[in-house]
Amino acid sequence: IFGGLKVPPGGVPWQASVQVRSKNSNQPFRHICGGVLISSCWILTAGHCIEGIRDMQVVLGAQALDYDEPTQQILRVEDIIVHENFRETPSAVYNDIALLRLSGNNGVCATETQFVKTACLPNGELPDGTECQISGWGMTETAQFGSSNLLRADVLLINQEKCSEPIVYGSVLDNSMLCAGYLQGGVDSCQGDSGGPLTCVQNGSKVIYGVVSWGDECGKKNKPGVYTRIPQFVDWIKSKTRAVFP
Ligand code: 4AZ
Repeated sequence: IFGGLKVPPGGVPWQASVQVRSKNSNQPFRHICGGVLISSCWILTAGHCIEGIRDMQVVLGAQALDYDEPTQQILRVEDIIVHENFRETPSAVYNDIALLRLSGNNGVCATETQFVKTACLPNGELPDGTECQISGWGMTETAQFGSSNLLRADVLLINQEKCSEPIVYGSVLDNSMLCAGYLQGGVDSCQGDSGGPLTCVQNGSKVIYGVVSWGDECGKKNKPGVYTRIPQFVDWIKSKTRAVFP
């Protein structure tokens, strides 16, 4: 996150760290992407996060990734579902969404606490200019390999036509994507934040409106972050999870 602030414990309780097995024995798993807890057994993340990866775990309730915290819950990933129309080209990533099913018993995987809670799915679109929040352990202005503390920042939803102007992203955007941030630059998501949440308030509750997907570098003028447009995928999410969302 560029232009972010440290998140206090429990500040983003649906934030997940998606991790893969590494060869380093001191730290058997390493963070590759963010994720979002949407029900006890399901994590929403980006499709590009899990290309060719098998051995994964998810950490919930974490603030610092460099040591174990009493608030954290570690869960194994039992199943990975990448969107059937996920597609990566040199200029954009389309339908960049995936679901991770966590291991558990009788439909109980993550346990709800002050530090671990689900985010709601959105109900339709929000207006341009809505203030939303992004978070993650990705790169910052000064931390090239990511931040060990969870950071967050406020960003604005950017009009799709504006974001499709030639000086911004041109014609590569489609309706599986949305832009958020500031055209003047500075505040943005970055590498390592991918798959993590962009949440906004809708009808008085925080909803998962976007998932960090791609962008032309980070924090650059006229190059805002591009997010998977979650309102377009609510039916897909419901059909794959067969969960009952309130
Ligand atoms: C990346 O490389 C990436 N500024 C993620 C988000 C953004 C740029 C790059 C958005 O994963």
